[in-house]
This record gives sequence, structure tokens and C-alpha cells, in this order.
Amino acid sequence: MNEDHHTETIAAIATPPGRGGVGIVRVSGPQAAKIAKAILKTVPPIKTAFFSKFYSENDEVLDEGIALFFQNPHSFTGEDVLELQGHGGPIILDSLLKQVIHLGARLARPGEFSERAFLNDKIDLTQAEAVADLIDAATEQAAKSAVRSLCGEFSQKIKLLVEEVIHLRMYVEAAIDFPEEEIDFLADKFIAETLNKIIAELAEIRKSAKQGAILREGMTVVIAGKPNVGKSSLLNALSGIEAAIVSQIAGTTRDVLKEKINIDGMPLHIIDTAGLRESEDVIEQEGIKRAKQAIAQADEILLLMDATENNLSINESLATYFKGLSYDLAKVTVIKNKIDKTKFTAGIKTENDFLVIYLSAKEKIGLALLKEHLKEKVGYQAEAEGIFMARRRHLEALTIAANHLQQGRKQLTEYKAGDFLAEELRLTQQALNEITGEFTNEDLLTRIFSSFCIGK
Ligand SMILES: Nc1nc2c(ncn2[C@@H]2O[C@H](COP(=O)(O)OP(=O)(O)OP(=O)(O)O)[C@@H](O)[C@H]2O)c(=O)[nH]1
Ligand SMILES: [Mg+2]
Repeated sequence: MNEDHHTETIAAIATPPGRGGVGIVRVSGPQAAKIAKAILKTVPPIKTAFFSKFYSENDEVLDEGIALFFQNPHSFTGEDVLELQGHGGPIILDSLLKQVIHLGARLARPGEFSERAFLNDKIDLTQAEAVADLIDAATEQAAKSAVRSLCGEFSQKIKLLVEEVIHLRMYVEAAIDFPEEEIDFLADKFIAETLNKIIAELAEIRKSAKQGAILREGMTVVIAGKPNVGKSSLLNALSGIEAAIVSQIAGTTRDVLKEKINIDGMPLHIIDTAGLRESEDVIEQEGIKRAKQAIAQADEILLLMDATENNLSINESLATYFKGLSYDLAKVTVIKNKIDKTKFTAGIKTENDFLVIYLSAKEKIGLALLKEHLKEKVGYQAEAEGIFMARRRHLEALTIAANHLQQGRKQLTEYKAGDFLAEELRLTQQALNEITGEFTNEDLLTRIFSSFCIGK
């Protein structure tokens, strides 16, 4: 972070653009009091609604309204903060902002108020992210979980876990310092038990965080398979609109098509792709290349097959169509489509260790089964309490932490290697600290805060 940030005073219009009853200009930094004095002719009493005229530099009245002054460190950013609540017209607010900038503030970057709050230890990173998530929340449940994160529920859980990891790490490191006692020390049940307890707690947190991420971002479900099996028909059936072109010509879809759907409040991004086959057509080749990229990045993969045909087995199909692709087999659900033209009825079966759903995209038979399956697979619970808003970045850090703990357990139980266990615990701690921002690089901070809106 550039150190100047702390000495510069920043300002922005904090209310949305357009007309409204009230419009707010927010100012934060060491010059806030001086700016208040120029615009209001006095510094308002701290944390008190102060009705006043807002003056321009030539003593013209720009507007009148409520001014609020917060003195550092007792403000959102931890700095002196001035809020001018005037009337919500774009021209008035612009001229007020211009005046504030003329008096020595500069325009805030997106998320800069939250960034300062973070840098001044008023909030941690998950809380700062929750501010943005709350503003962006698209459903009531998403908003509720963002509030939980904002109030620090998520961070608190992470911090407690970090405490436990540190405690265990110190215990193990103490053992390493006395090598002659190490063997016995590692056989000590306390270490194994504590480690298992931490692993179980982390698993719980991951479950809740995953729910939060599902709500916030929506999982990506890719429909893939050879041409003409009904991929685009399935996208249309799930989204309820004729989003994709359907035809009996193999190779109809070339682009990657994305539709956002909602199953009982669970957002999902459904992606239709070009049929996978060897093709001489350059456009189709490009479509297939993009289809493969989508498959590699998918959270869930629906391998679509034509139930009226019976040439390739599931394993052969995967080997043929997903050749050269890296994907997780656990993500794959097989769909046998077009059952209306067969003797099959809608249903879910297990075949060769794969879940297979029989349905008809065209006749809309068995779609409810697929939707239920997706909810279950993603682990979505519409009524779950205690979910906190989480982002992909948090899930990734939690996964890294979990992997280090597993490695640590292996070092302990299989190799009796205390020093390696200690190292795994250190890496676990580091991954967890990245979530709250105790240990975070600057790039990440810039990325996070620049996605915020201005005035936050
Ligand atoms: N009878 C029947 N026909 C279907 C069903 N689903 C799709 N079709 C038909 O199968 C043909 C191909 O459907 P699409 O949805 O275009 O197939 P696709 O997999 O997207 O094909 P490409 O984009 O070429 O890869 C069309 O004629 C559809 O009407 C189904 O459930 N039953
Ligand atoms: Mg298609």
C-alpha cells in the first residue's frame, strides 16, 4: 500500500447516481475537519446530526441538510469522517463534491473507504468483502448471510481456529526442541486428538462457507456431450426460455451460452456448449475448444447422452468426448435424454458408479429430478441457518488449509515427523490468515477493493 493513502483526504458521493430524496457526500481523512469548517462555517459536534447550510467558496448556499462528523478513530474508516447529507440531485451533489475537492480532498477510488477501514484495523478483510456483498446481494438469503459475515461471524470462526492451530504448533515445536523426548511426545494422544478436532472444525466451516459461496456466486453447471444429444434443448428447458437454437442438424451450437437460473433460491449458471466431435470446420473447432475450457472450469458437469442410441458406454463416452481434459470425475452426472422416444421412464439410477438421470428435455419429463439432484450435489439447503457469505477466494484458502492439515496428520501418524507436522501447521495458519487479511499480499487487496463501488 502506498503510505500516502493515510495522509490524503478522500471524498465521494456515497449514494447511487440519479435523483433521490437524500444524497450523501462522504469525506475521510485528516482534512475532514478543515473541509467541514469551510463548508459549514463550523466543525459539527461529534456524532451529532447537525442541520446547516452548505456554502460554496463565494459564500453562496449550495444546499442545506444534515452534517455528521466522526472523529478518528471512532469512525467507519478510523479517520476523521464528514458526511454531508443534502438533497439527492446529481447537479447539487456534483457541485458539493467539487467544492470538497477544491478544499483539498481527492476523489476516492472504488472501495477506498472500506480499504482504509481495513488498513486501520476497523474491520478485517471478510467484513470488508461482506460490505460489498451486502450491497450486491440479489436474494434475501444472500443479504442475511452477508450481514452475518459483516458482523464478524465468519472471521470469528476463522480466528478461533487459527488460535487452536497456533497452540498445537507451539506444542509440537516444543517437542522438536527436545529431540530425545520427541518420539514419546508425538505418541502423546493430545496432539492427534487436537489435530483431529481442528480438522473436524475446519470441515464444518467449509460446509457453511460453501453454502455462502453458492448463494453469492452460483455454481457453474456445464452441459456437454456429442452433437445432437439435446444439450441446447436442456438449457432451454431448465431456463424456461428459448435461449439456444435447437435443430436436428448436428453441430448447431458453436458458442458457449450462459443462462442464470434459480432453483428454490439457489442461483446456478447453466452453460450450453458445442457438441464434442472431430471437425474440419474452423468455427466449430473453436467452439469445441471453448466447450472444453468450460468443462475444465465447471463446478458440475452434465454429460448428456442420447437414450435412443446405445453405442458407447459411459466410460467410453468420457474417454472419447473428454479426451485430454482434466476434470474431476466426481463432478460428472450422466443424463440420458430423449426418453420419450424409448421405453425408459424418468428416474435416477447408478450405472458403472455414475449417477444417471433419465429425462426428456424436449418433453420436459424428469426435469424436477435433475433440479433436486443439482441442489443435493451442490449441498444447498434453502432454510439453513448460520450460513455466512463467503467467496471463492475463501473456499480456496479453506481447501488449502484442509489439505495441509491432512498432510500434517500423515506426517504425524505415518512418519512420526514432528518437524514436518509443525511446518504443515504453519502453512495451515498462513492459509487461514489470508482469509481475514492478517497475511495477504498487496495484489490481492487491490483486486478485492477495486471491485467495490465508489463511496464504499
Ligand atoms: N424426442 C426428443 N427429441 C429431442 C429431445 N431433446 C432434444 N431433442 C431433439 O434433438 C435434436 C438436437 O437437439 P439440440 O438441443 O439442438 O442438441 P444439441 O446437443 O444442442 O446439438 P448441437 O448443438 O448440435 O451439439 C433436435 O431436433 C431436438 O428437438 C428429447 O428429449 N426428445
Ligand atoms: Mg446445441
